[in-house]
Amino acid sequence: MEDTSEAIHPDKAGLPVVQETWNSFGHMIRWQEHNGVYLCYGERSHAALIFLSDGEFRFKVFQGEYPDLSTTIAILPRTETSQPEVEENEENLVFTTSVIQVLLNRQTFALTVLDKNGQEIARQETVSWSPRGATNGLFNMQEGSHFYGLGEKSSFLDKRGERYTMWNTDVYAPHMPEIEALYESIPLLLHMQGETTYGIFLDNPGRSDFDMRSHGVAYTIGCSTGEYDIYFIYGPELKDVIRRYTAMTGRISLPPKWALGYHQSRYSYMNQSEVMQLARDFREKDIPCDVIYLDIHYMEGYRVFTFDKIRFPDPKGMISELKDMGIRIVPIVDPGVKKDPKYPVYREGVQEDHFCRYLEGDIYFGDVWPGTSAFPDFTDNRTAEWWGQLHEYYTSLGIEGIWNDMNEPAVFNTLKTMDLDVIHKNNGKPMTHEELHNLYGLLMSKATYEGMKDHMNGRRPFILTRAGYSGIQRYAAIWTGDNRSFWEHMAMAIPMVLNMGLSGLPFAGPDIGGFAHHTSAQLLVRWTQMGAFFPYCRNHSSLGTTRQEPWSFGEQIEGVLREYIGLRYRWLPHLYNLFHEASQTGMPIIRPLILEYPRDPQVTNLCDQFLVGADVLIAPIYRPDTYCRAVYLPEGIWHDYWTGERHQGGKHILVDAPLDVLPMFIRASSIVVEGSLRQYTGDQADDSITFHIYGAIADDSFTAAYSLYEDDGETFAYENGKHSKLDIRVQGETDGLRLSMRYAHREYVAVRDQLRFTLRQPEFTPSEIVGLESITLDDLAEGKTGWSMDEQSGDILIQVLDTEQNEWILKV
Ligand code: MIG
Repeated sequence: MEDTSEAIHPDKAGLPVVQETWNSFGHMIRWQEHNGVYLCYGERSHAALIFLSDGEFRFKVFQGEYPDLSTTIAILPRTETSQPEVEENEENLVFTTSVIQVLLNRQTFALTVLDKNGQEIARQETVSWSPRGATNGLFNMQEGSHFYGLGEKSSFLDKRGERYTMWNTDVYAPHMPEIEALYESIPLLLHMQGETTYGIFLDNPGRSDFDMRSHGVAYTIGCSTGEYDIYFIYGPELKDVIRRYTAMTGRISLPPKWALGYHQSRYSYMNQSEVMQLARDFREKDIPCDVIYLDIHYMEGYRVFTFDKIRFPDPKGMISELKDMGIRIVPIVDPGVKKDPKYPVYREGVQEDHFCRYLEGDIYFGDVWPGTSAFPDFTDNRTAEWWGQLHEYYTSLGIEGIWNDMNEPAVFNTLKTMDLDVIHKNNGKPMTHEELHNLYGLLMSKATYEGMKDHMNGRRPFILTRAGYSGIQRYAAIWTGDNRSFWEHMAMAIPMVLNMGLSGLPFAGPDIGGFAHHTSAQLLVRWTQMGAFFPYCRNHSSLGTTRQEPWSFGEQIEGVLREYIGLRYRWLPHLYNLFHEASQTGMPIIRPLILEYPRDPQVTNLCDQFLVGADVLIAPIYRPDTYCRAVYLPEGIWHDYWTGERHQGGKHILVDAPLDVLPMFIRASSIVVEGSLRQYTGDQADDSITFHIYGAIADDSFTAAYSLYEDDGETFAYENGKHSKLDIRVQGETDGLRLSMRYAHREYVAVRDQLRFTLRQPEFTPSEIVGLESITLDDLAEGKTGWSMDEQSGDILIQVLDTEQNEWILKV
């Protein structure tokens, strides 16, 4: 071969050793305020500060005269900003709000945040950038720093000593402690030190890094491309940060109740008769179930928006027959559209310019299930709208939920995703895929949610997604992708889903039983027990693995699984209440203990047990042949859910857990609600409800309260006031207890005549209840109003009419 000039390619010279210098602002030359934006000009670059509220501000690095202040879709539009007081002294520019003070150093641009007492809460020492476009912020941390958040990440709860990358990635079977990037990217870091917590949200959908490992007394937040655009979010408590962050990026919209039921999936249920048989099996075996998933084999050659005519000859008939049985179908929809000129979706996509292209105009093609495929450019509203409307195909068949997979987007190549230099239209502001990668999944699920909603006559759609970015919680639930049937992966699902909850993603869960590899009877039992209390509850498994439907391991195992899936259904009113709370305040549904007990040093990294809401503690078994475990009970008194036994908290106890027992504890002075057992959420239209009141004592110090939220569970009518709020209050008195109920709002009227209360193991026995007759347990069971004592359990059972408002006095 003849040599060309390539033989003397410049890169062959051996790279000269040139130290790459990172730049920073230099000193502040001047500053000015412009419409509530503080523009601080440095020698080499500038910073813009905007106070969104008294406890939140945005800090953005910019060049030129004025910054581009647009944000990604993660940030909800706001009408109000807050105006701090500003003064200038020798050293600093000082911004003061009612809760924080922010000092921007005029020599170095170092940024210090103080609380009202002048105590330093956060410090961004420097921001620097490389000539190649990466930017890095360096922040102080302390001996006692703990880190949470960061969305869907492996390893333990506390992220101190870890390093993570935000780059939505489909790695097969990736749930390993050292993996740095998973399917979702939530660039929100929560930093707790002593009694203060703050959050930093980096609004950059390209690749970013959070390093709490490599810098000793500092941690860094950096991005490889795009802008360094951070939001400082003050607490002081972890809960305050979550509330503020979710006010900024949005909260879940209430899912349909059926989405909270038990879901069954498999890669794949292959045809119509298999699906129908599966549904009949659930009903015949009395195992509750609301949803069956159709994985990629339902399609014709993996073409989205089609059903294979041979495998599924009558999807509409099948779906309506299933609906009569109380089961919904959720089909998978991937973003890749098969390159096939005879396929209308592809044809239309090309003709109407909906697919991602290179700058030069060629469509980007990647290999996924259907073979060569094109990818819709969801960054263009016009395309998102098109994609959304295509879902009429599904809604017209009676489908109300969609499962988005492969939306990182995953592509079968070495990069594992789309070429980085593909251009996204981005509504007239074109950017490369490299810069926008992490938005792809969010924008797909948003388009899907909106399109489905348009065609569902006021009913709530359910979307499940694998990939996402901050804000995804507004549109979809998240499952954690391809875990394996390993005990370790079950254990890891706890901190993973807990941190997702702290990061604004309350509606999440793993594949119960494990996706890849082969499950076992014990693993399936233990995982289902735990999964019964996870916000998202789906059993899913891969091609060629051991079957893991609930009856796969014989009758004894089936019996335990039936009981725990049933338990989830009895707990649905409580779970639904927590979903409602999440939609209002952003609080997670399952919580690490640190969220409720932030001053307890035992719980900073505790993640083999968790809370459901604030008052229910679950301590799953996550090892084989283990029938006993240590459980940490935080301060207070806790009741064993099964036996009622009281335990003093603030210490560890040893708990027996034979295979049919999930250790559960309820905090004294709390109330949990239970509904009736049912085979699916819409079963028997019976909203009967029992309030279980724990640890009542006849003393002024005792109070317990519960606000029960209810609505039709299916439509958006609640947005127009069609819901109800029932307040229950229990107040101890020296000679008894006062129990009251009152509807604070009642535009939705639940289907029931009575309310039931149980005083679980009260510390006293009432001699009478003023206004209520003492009757027998049999009478109670027949629905008569009155009260009775269950001698066996020591519980007091009360049954009353479900009226607007009432009050009863229990006398010692
Ligand atoms: O890896 O659609 O995570 O839940 O069953 C193959 C087939 C692509 C990955 C998903 C998994 C799903 C599977 N998909």
